[in-house]
Amino acid sequence: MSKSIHYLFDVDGTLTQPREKMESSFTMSFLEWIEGKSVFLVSGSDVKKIKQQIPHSIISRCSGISCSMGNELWLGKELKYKNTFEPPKTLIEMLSSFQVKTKSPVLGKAPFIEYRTGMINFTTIGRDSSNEQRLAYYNWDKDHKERIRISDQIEKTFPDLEAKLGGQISVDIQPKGRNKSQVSKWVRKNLSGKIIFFGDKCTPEGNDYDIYVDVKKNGGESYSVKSPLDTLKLLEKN
Ligand code: M1P
Repeated sequence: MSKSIHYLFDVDGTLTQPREKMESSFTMSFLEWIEGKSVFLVSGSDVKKIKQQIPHSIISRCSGISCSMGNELWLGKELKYKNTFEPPKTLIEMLSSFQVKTKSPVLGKAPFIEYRTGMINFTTIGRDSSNEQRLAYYNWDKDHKERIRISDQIEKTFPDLEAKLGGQISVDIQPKGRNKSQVSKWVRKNLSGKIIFFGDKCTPEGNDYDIYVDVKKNGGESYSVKSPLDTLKLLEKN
């Protein structure tokens, strides 16, 4: 039993492919590994999406589930905290203008803004985009850096907000500091032991960056992974 280690995992890109269900071979290996361990899921998405992607057999073995960029934390059926965020009208107007002006070669379907606990998620191509459209946008954005430009402009115009690249198509927007590092801070404050974090968006513009840094700075270990397979390989050593 290694209860004094708390393992914190991002979901999309770390335990599953973006927005996909956890693969069955991954589920089997993870179920074996998780036995007797303290595990927290820390996603940018909402609870509904986490439950679509992660099998109940794993969710029921987790010590905690956090969604919406650390703005909601559940320990089993107990809600530990939940933040609120009222986005300024001028921010919504700015996002609408980004959407209208996008040069993206693909366009899915609205909504373009998803209102979540304590944050909003924005995409110029629409949350209702197919996997093909998501991938096409992701590859286009790698070259054209639309999301980085959008994030920079949001942070410049609204110094109290932070905007971080979500998965493949979106930007997560929340009050400064209200990011995934809320979860590592909560675990450190409320549970004793070491923290180990795994995420795939750990560079400064990514939405795992703050938790990655917070864990490392405070005596824990952080791992930047490239895929769920990469995560599994690391777990074999942990
Ligand atoms: O969990 C990672 C991200 O997954 C989605 O990102 P995208 O739609 O861009 O692939 C979003 O739910 C995002 O909020 C989340 O951070």
